[in-house]
Amino acid sequence: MNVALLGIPMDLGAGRRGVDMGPSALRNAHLARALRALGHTVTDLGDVGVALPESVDKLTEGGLVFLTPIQEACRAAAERVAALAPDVFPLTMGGDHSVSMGTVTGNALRLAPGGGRLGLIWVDAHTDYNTPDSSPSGNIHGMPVAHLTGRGDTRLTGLGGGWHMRPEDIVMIGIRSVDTHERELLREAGIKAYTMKDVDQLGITRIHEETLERLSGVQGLHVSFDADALDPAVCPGVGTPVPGGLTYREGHLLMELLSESGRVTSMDIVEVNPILDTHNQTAEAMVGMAASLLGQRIL
Ligand code: NNH
Ligand code: MN
Ligand code: MN
Ligand code: MN
Repeated sequence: MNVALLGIPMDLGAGRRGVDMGPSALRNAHLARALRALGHTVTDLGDVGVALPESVDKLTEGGLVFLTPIQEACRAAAERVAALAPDVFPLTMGGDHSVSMGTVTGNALRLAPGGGRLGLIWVDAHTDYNTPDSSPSGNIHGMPVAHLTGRGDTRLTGLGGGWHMRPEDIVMIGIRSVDTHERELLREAGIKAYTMKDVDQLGITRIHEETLERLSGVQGLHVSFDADALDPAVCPGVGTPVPGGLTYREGHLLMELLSESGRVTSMDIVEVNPILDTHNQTAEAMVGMAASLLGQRIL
């Protein structure tokens, strides 16, 4: 496969600094080499330009922290991804999770003019379904899924022209932290979310089967993998660690099964924060996840 790496070194959507160094940490953990070893052709497209927080004068607009520079970076990411050939597998590297508003939009636009029917597997401790009104923090990395479905500030819901995600084409896995009002919004929207309780009770195999069954009608499938979905013992280098996450094997098993399905067409790795990490352990773990999704097998 032709894999294109694209970094979006942005920490403007998170409550703390450091995830802007995520793409460097992943490159340092030999992401390209790991994928080439699997037989893929890997092209590193470099990074999308992102404004420095120190050079932005208007910090908060309508309750949204760093709205303008985040909108600009997401638009640039969407354009870069949308321009890639249909047979290329974009592996986009955050950055905080707000980058996915751009990458998911770009991947939908790649499917059809005006945006096709993309399925979204959101692997995360959090549901990221806050709107500007429901958000307790104003941090946009807690809001990307809501905006992708067309809820929230028009400057972020408009990234794909008129295109939006269908809530029924979204499945979340690894969930264990949801804000009060966010929970109501999520229920209203009818988005399927597998909590850690579901992971414990059903297991990854059953969740994988149900997920692909639910997403059987989509044209492409995007995996958006937030490093905080994995347990903090596996990925300590994240801004908002939550105990009780996916084990190393649960993460790999999910990626291995998705890989075997042959249906995944793009991936994000987000929220890797080298400042909070030990010896780049989090980036190394996420390189492992990408390798499993892209065909690495034990035997
Ligand atoms: N739910 C919180 C918020 O909206 C935290 C979100 N943090 C994340 N999401 N890391 O994945 O501010
Ligand atoms: Mn997230
Ligand atoms: Mn998260
Ligand atoms: Mn478990």
